Amino acid sequence: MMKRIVWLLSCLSLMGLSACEFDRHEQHEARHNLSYTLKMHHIHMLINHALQMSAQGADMNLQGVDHGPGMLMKSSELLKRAMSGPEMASLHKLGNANKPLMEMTHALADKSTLLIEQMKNLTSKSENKDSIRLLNHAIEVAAAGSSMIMLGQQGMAGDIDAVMVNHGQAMLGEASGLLQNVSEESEYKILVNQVVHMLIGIPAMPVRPDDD
Ligand SMILES: [Cu+2]
Repeated sequence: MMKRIVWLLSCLSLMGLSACEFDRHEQHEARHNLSYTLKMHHIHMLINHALQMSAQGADMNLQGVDHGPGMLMKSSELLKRAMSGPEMASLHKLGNANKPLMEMTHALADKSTLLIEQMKNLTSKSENKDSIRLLNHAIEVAAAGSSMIMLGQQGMAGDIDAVMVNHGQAMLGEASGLLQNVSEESEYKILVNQVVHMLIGIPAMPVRPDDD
């Protein structure tokens, strides 16, 4: 305690010169904490993009377009890169492994992986193609909406941020409405439903300077 007071006093005495060490320390702490949620949201945007790519690939598979399998392969790779790269390893090393946002991210990535594996099995001969198309569209809408909300939440663009957040929320509403239009209870629908609901839940944990 005494040490801290002495240090603070010496800090204060230096304040006329430049930024005090204490302030710098606080700023550093804030940056460290901000970077956790910010990095997590950027990882989410990569997952969202992998989902958007995969939904397009799945549709191509249904139409028998040759490009489908390649897109699905690339979405798997992107998902794996986002989740298993050195950036994620370092977030874990810094003690973020058991935080709610981290746990939700891994749950989302696991479900997304299962869904993309199912998408790879789709062909022009698959059953219930109309329902599957609607489900793929729901994934695409939810992923785009979720990314738009997270980008708006970062508060980088003044008054337009609210427009982004509002439109993103409308898209998430649209996606859950689409799910209700699909009556078949397939494994595919269950997975899509789980992924869409996680995408709705994630922006509810916005970037915060004091996240823990
Ligand atoms: Cu992690």
